[in-house]
Amino acid sequence: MNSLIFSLALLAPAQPKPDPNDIGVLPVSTDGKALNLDFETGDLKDWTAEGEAFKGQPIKGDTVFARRNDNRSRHQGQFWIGGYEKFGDKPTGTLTSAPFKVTHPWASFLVGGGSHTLDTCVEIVSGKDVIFRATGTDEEDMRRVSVDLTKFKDKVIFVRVVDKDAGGWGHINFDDFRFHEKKPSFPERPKAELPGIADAYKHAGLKPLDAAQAMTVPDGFSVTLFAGEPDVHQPVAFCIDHRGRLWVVEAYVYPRRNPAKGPMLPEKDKALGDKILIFEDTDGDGKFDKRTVFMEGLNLVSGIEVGFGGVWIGAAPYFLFVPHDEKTDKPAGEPKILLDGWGYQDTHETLNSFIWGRTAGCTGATACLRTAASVSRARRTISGHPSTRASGGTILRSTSSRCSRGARRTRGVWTTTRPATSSSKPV
Ligand SMILES: [Ca+2]
Ligand SMILES: [Ca+2]
Ligand SMILES: [Ca+2]
Repeated sequence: MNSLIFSLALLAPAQPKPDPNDIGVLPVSTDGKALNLDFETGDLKDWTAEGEAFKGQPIKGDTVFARRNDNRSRHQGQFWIGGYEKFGDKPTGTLTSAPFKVTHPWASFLVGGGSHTLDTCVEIVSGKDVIFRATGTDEEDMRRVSVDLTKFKDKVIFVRVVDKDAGGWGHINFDDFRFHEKKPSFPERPKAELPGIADAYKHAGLKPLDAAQAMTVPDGFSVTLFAGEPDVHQPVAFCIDHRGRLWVVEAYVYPRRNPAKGPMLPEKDKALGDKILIFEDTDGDGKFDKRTVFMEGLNLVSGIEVGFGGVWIGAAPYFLFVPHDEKTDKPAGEPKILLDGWGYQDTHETLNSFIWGRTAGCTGATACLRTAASVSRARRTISGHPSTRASGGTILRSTSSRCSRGARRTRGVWTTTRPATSSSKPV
């Protein structure tokens, strides 16, 4: 008999490990039945879909890992809402749950996908008010977020999954809304499994002067500190004007473009935007002694060059020109959009590294024109206005080659021809 029990024990399946997501309780409907807020019925029971974004949902299993091995769905149970999995980013719509009463002080749910604050998000709504909102982090991987509902005990709420974005990361992933008696604590979600090893920098954390002294340079060269923190923060691009002054872009918006339309942030947010500063060494000792804020409130600046009466700025989707008042070192007018169409969804490929060339005017490096629509828009601008842009006739040309990751993307070197001027130097 003992040997029989032993054999049965060997045959019994191993107990599955408890799912760290499988905690709390599902909300219940007015007739006391658990609502399908985890999609484990395999359909959209207890949900109302509008638009096209949630057609064919829910998704069964981790289809993310099957198509790209650097992300996972990290869903609960078998089923989840994977906004990209059926029809990609293009469709839009909402998915709204049946209303239910807040029976516990805390809730949590899983969210992933796009990070567009208002356009790819999960909202908890009470009456007409959104009382909580969460987005993804531009990863398919869902993470669990907790929600303090103590103020809403016994109120009726519902969940709304929102997809109003048809562009890059224009989708939202969602699963498993649950209630909890106490503030839930979750094991930290594993990071997306990217290959490679953590960066290690030998001199990380040195103060600016110490960093300069620690640098190794070829014989005959030396390094001195011209400007460093706290006088300059988060520099992303710089150039030197004809007076030897250093123009620096401080990037605060990067890596996600502020959703404000146009090149500038709204007035109330201007202090949060990108800045352009001028550092000047008036006494020639190799260190700056005059710092001027040329302008602030720019949106996602990644490239700068100075000359021909103003400042040439890359701030995807725009290539801008800002006239420069030499007396005040302030803009002499609003930014002019010379070109648009550069993608900003993939912000390590925005327009950058401007330099005045001997024959080709201002040249900039690799930048992605993200969609077919934006490519054609940029090309129309180029061909439609060959010689009437800013500063005495600037011609903008683009040489393109296919991006490796998609036939609809185009990138390459682009140039402006040198504006007509009597001077041979950019001034
Ligand atoms: Ca589920
Ligand atoms: Ca979408
Ligand atoms: Ca000085």
